[in-house]
Order: sequence, then structure tokens, then C-alpha cells
Amino acid sequence: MRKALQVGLKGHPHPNPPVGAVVVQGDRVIAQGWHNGPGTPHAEHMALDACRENAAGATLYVTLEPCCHTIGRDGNVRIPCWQRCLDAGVTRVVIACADIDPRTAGKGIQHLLDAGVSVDVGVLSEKAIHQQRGFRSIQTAGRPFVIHKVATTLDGHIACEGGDSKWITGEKSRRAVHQLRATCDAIIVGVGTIVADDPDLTVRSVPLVSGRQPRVVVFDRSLRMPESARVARQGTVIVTTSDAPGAATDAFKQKGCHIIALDADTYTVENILPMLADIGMGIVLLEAGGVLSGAFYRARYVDEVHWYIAPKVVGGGNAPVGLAGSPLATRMNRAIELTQMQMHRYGVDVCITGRPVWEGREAES
Ligand code: AOF
Ligand code: ZN
Repeated sequence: MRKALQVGLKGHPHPNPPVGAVVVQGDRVIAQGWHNGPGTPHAEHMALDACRENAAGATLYVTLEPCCHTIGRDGNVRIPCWQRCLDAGVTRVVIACADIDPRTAGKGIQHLLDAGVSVDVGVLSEKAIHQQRGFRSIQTAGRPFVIHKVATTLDGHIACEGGDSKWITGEKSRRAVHQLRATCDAIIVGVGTIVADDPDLTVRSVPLVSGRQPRVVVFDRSLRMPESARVARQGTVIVTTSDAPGAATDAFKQKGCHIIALDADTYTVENILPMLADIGMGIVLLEAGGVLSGAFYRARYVDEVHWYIAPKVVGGGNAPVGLAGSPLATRMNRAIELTQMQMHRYGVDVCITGRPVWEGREAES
């Protein structure tokens, strides 16, 4: 299953889940497959098609329950994966986790059992669910899974007064951020970050997980991003309003940017995020400054936090902070807490990761 999870990362299937499959005959791996996205074969099909020898009696390890629908998201008709396993003569299927797509949700497992196939469910399920969190967020919440990454000094600043921010954390931390970026479909920033730093926002110095750079999404209400910005390139998404100047909109379109324009009074995180799901973004990395990051927290649209802290202080009451705007809590006993907290060291820096707990609490602002 560990191998199937690795193989699953070869695809870039959003809005479908990453899925890996490995076919084992005796003690030998005879084939593997993964899913590349709508319109392409599912992992089980790819693996069983790739078998160089008879798969009769083989075991198939797969990171998601085999599907039981015949018509794909692309409209094409094909054999459901559970049936494909049966046709190939597979006698045992080991599954990391059940599918939450209502078309399958347990029915794939039941079909296999009814056909006399031996089925095990739950092997490395936590890892698989983590790998599928973009797909699961779209299925259950209709929006991408949001990871907030921020780097601050020990006294909580993301820059000095005056704006200088290079660099807060060291090289090892920055490399870890590139690794994180490589697992995401998009990086979200506000136009303030573009104007202040003109970042490139690409994955550098680490391998691309799926051979594809994450896209950049710029929240830019009044379209004040300079045309010369490094992120003004093919594939970048600019989220603006219908009041944005037409000439600037055209100029960015010419550079290959995708423009999403909302009416000014509907320009909210809640309205924008589902639109990013619609253009195939399952996991997004929020690398914004305090103002936009604060808006994501107030919308309760932060699912995972990676908070880097460098052991240095800059002081200054006006130096920018990680979360700005109106408070999330006005009483400490209402603070948003992180569960599944982990701590990593990168050189002298520390990174705290976790999942904010939003359930049962009303935002206070
Ligand atoms: C599998 N194996 O490799 C994947 C599955 O639109 P389609 O036909 O591509 O189906 C997408 C749905 O199929 C998706 O919502 C999820 O339930 C399942 N994904 N199932 O058996 C795979 N990627
Ligand atoms: Zn399938």
C-alpha cells in the first residue's frame, strides 16, 4: 500500500482524487497504475492494462475503493473498476479507504464481496485520506482544501516596519516550503504581496511531484497588479471585480492569465473559493499577508496551518503581523486551537503544523 500511495502521486487528477494501484502476484509486483484526471483511465484500469502476465489469482492494492459507476465525469462509458478487477481474475483487493463519492461510497466494496473476492479495507487509511484531502474537500464542502503557510519572527512579524522581509526563515525552511508547494494545485496571494515583493511563486530546487507547477492565484480587487509582475504569466488566475479597468484585464489575458471577475459586493472568500474548485483546484496554499490571511480565518476557510517561526525579533508596533483585521477571538478561551499539532525543526527554525478546530464555534467578528 505504501507503494500504491507513492504511485498515486504520479498523477495530477484534480478535481478527481489521486489514486495508486499495485498488482501483486505471489511476492512480485507485476504492474502499477495511477489516475491522471477526468477523461483518463482509473488507477485499477491502468494497472491491470499494464500487466505483462496473467493477473488471475493476483492481489490488487489500491488507495481508494474501486468505483462502480459506468459513465465518467467526461461522459465516456467504461467498465467500473470493481468489475475490471473481477474480469482480470484478481482474487483479493486491499483498499486504503472507502470512496465518499455517492456513486460508489461502499458499493464498490460490496460488489467485490458479493462476487467472492477477498477484501481488506483500512490499510494506511490515514495517509490515503490525507493524500485525497483536496478531492474530499470538494466533495464535502464544494471548495478546495486550504493550507495556510506563514513565516514569522519570534515576536510575530512577517516583515520589519517599512516592509523588508528577506529573509525571515533560513534555507532549510524555505526548501520545506517548496516541497509543500509541490503538493498543491495553487498558491494564493494578495496583490499587496505582489506589489511589495514581486515573488515568482514557483517550485524550485525540489522535484515537482506531478511534473506540474502549482498555479498562482492573486486576489486583486481593483486590479492594481503591475503588468510587469513575475506572476503575470500563463496560467495565473487573477480574482478581481467587474469594475476592474478593461485595458488592464485585456493586458493580463494576453499574457495568458485567467481572470475571474465578481460583482464588487459579492467579492468574498466564501464566494471565491468554490470558483477555484470549479477550475480544478483541490489543494490551495495560502501564502498571503496578514489582511487576506485574516479574511480566510474569519471565513473559517483554513484547514491546515504550517507556521514557521524564526528565532529572531524585529520589534515595532507597526511591523506587519501574520493575521490582521478584526479579531477571531476577543477572549482567550475562544481562541482557535490547532489539533493534530506537530513540530518540526528546520535548521534553527521551528514549524508548527496542525488543523484549526472550527466545529461548534461561531466566528466572533
Ligand atoms: C477508482 N479509481 O483511480 C479513481 C476513482 O469521472 P470519473 O469517471 O473519472 O470518476 C471520478 C470518480 O471516481 C471520483 O469522484 C471518485 O469517486 C472515483 N475515483 N475511483 O476506482 C480511481 N480516481
Ligand atoms: Zn474506477
